[in-house]
Amino acid sequence: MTDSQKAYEVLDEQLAARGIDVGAVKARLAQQAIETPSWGYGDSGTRFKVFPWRGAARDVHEKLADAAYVHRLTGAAPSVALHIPWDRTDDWVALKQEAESLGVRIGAINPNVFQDDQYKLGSLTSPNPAARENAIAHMVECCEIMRATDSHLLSIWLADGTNYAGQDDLRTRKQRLEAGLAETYRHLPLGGRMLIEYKFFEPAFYHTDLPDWGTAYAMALKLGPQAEVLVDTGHHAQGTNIAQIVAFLLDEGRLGGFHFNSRKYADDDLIVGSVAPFELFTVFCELVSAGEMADNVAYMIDQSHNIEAKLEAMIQSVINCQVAYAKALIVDYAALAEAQRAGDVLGAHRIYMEAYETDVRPLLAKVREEKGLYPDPIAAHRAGDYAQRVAQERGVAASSGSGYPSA
Ligand code: RM4
Ligand code: MN
Ligand code: MN
Repeated sequence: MTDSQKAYEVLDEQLAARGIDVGAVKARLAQQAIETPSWGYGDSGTRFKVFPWRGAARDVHEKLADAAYVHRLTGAAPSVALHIPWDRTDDWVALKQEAESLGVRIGAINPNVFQDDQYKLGSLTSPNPAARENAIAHMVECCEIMRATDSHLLSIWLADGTNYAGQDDLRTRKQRLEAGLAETYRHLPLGGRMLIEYKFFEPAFYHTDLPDWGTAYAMALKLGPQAEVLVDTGHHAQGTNIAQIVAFLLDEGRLGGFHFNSRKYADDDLIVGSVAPFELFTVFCELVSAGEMADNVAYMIDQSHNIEAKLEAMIQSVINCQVAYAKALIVDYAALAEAQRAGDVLGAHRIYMEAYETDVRPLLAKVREEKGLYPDPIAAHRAGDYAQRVAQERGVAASSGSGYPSA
């Protein structure tokens, strides 16, 4: 028996003794799916410097190949989000087939209305009617791409906002936002969902038109049942309780999905769970305890690497989502409810902590082995030659296909 197998035997016994149905937990872990972002495979960085990574994907085809590789190693990343126009191609049906032939599928379509000169003062909320019209036209184009690629998600993030008090009228901008989203909503494919992402600042520094979950939620309510809120874990003010936001939106049936990443200060786009793993655990606890209410939530990573090697950073993020989910699955929710009813403050908290402090790595290794995967995807990646191969084939991209500014 290997050390990992021995550790699993011990853990299996401990969990069973706690009354956890280990077979059911393993079945749920085996089903977990996290979408990776195409833009996480190309060069990206900060506004100060983009350090090119040898082997970074240069176009959408290489991004799909990398995403498929991450899925082969983790068994948990079956779809790829696209960013338009970064990933634009002239044959969407062919791209969909290409993804499928690689073993992945196209996930959320992300319109990009923040990199064109015309959007200097905003997109859907711009004071310039032509910019607003073009932004809507781009959203409609993205709905067409959804149809062609069989994607069910239109994932909208706007950079709209102002830098100075008085720069534009806040109420008028709110009305333009509503009108632009409503026009877009009308073009969603049948069964398609609009995910509305919020972020409290950056690139705008005085006000942002979609600053928080409440604004996104209010918009979703006005638009209709196909509109939901997307929570990007990096988009909150310091100290915000993200688990509470998740609980509220789940209970109202308006949690559309996540963009997972980590941040220490602002929107840092670091490896998921690297800064605040306990927060990530509390988010997954809300999802697990909500049961069927969380069935349609879309799990996506939104990461932009600066100094770390891209492929292993993405693999690590998928693993960290698995760890958080595994820990949330082994919370004794029946005992928790009992402690909560009894008003046992510390007792209830300790039930959470018992799960959080459990080392679930042997459990995940077992689940992977049962799926025919390597027990440790990072070790497998480092032992394999994929990174070396793409480094040789692709070299250092002169100008990256990521679309990232200055990359
Ligand atoms: C934004 C936001 C969006 C992402 C862009 C690249 O900060 O998180 O989801 O598409 O960055
Ligand atoms: Mn995001
Ligand atoms: Mn972001």
